[in-house]
Amino acid sequence: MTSQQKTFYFLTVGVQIKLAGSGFPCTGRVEILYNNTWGTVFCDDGWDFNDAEVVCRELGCGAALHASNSAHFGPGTGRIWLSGVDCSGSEISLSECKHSGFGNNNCEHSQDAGVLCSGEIICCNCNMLLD
Ligand SMILES: [Ca+2]
Repeated sequence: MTSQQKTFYFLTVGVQIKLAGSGFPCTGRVEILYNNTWGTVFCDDGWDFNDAEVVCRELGCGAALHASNSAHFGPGTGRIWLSGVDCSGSEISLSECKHSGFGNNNCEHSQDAGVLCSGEIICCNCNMLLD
């Protein structure tokens, strides 16, 4: 998948994700752009390796190595968009996974979820993910 196709896909779906708090594009706290707002992240309720696999795949960051919770990469700010994320692990995008509904949770930022990906960069322009 080229970067242009990836961008188009993001625009089509209307949901974009990034990893924050580590200084590296393929590791960090998961943040999501929804309704034009970079809310955070994912309550770690049900956050597991299958979910991390999908995030790493969507970002072109290779295989998942670890799904972190309890704000391992520091707490985010703003809205908490997702909780109860339930990916099978084979989805192309996190937006295809089941979850508890956008903004529908009682989570705290101290529970923000993160991922550690292998960082085998498949996409050709991961600098844009550094934000
Ligand atoms: Ca899950």
